[in-house]
Amino acid sequence: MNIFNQNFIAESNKTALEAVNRDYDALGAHLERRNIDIEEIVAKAQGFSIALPSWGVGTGGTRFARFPGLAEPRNVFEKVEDCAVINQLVQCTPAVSPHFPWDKVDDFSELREFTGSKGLYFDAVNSNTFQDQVGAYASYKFGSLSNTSQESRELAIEHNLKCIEWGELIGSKSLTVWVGDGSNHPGAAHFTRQLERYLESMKQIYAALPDDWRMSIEHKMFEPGFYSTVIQDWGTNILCALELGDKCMSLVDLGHHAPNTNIEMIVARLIQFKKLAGFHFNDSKYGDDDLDSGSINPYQQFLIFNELVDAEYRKADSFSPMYMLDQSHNVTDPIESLMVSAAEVQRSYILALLVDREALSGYQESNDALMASNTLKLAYNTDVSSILSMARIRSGGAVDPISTYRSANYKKQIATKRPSLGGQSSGIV
Ligand code: PSV
Ligand code: MN
Repeated sequence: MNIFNQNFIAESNKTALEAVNRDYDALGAHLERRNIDIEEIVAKAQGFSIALPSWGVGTGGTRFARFPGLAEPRNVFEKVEDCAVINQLVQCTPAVSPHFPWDKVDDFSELREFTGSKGLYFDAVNSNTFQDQVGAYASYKFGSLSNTSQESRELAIEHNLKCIEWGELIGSKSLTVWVGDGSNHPGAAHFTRQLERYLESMKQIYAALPDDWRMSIEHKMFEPGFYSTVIQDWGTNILCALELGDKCMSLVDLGHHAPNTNIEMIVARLIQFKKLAGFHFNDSKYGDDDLDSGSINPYQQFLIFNELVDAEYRKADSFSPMYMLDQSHNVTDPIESLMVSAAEVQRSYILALLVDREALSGYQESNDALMASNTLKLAYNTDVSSILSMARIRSGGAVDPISTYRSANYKKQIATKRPSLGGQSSGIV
């Protein structure tokens, strides 16, 4: 289903074009005074992409309740359909990151073809060993890759090997491993032996990685283990990645740190030691809130991109981070949240491109803290909305993705095709 054909988008863009052109010209003149060529920045914006999490297009939930929206996608094909709608309008989300077994199908070549026909491809595959599956021969109640039970560990290893196999069938090149392993009571887990078991299992998965694949480890300080988690922070993460080998790197999910953690500095360290796998973008106020990217702390997101652009410009060794959104949308239409979030991450990238790096470096050398900070602020306070709009227009997307999306009544149109599966239960995504 391709309800957003080019004519529809072009028609809907018409009324806004004049204003965008005027804002763009004014910004171009302003940037010229700062020795920045706006055309180069637009080209960078058009080259930017961030993957969508297949699970993000369904309504999320909390431990208390889930309030499903209209026309929820019921399987991976419908999730891909929704992802295609997002990409058509924002033109910077061409990849989908699947989660197995949630997205398991009988015929992966059919899925790959279908996804390709929507102009999308598959990015990193994620393995779910944090939930028991019906009929499974072992349980993850006390962990998966680090469980004291060999059976549970074997089941988790087998599942990850399957994820690689399925990933190959859909054209993926990367496996992301996040485990819910940890403990809820002091003393319940022997920290060292638990991590030894985890590494032992991970080595078996690493050994099965095809040559051109990468593996990402995701750390998280709490949940579902509320006393400890096996990969609690970037320190343990990078140690494990180093132990496993060059193909294994550390993934940063913004919500997986203690409040006020200096995440941009973690990013700088991971880049320096060639271990930055990429990101799960989201925002948070208190914990792993999985809120929309840039909705709470856009300056932090900008500072992260400041490190990324710095690494891009100085061509840092082994630097090719993967970008992905990982959010839970509890009260909004996930399609709308994902469109806004993708554009907000893209905005942070663009703003970081505007930092006068030579000046910044000079202020750092001369210890002029105030001017160094002001240099970042000058970039951050620039309104680059017209650059984002122009990038979308030139790539065939919508000037204003939300209004174009709303005017099409997409969810209403497909509601009968996608009847509710019922169930108001709580649910994690
Ligand atoms: C865990 O909270 C996490 O961030 C991991 O990336 C999982 O794969 C995803 O969320 C599942 O909801
Ligand atoms: Mn994540």
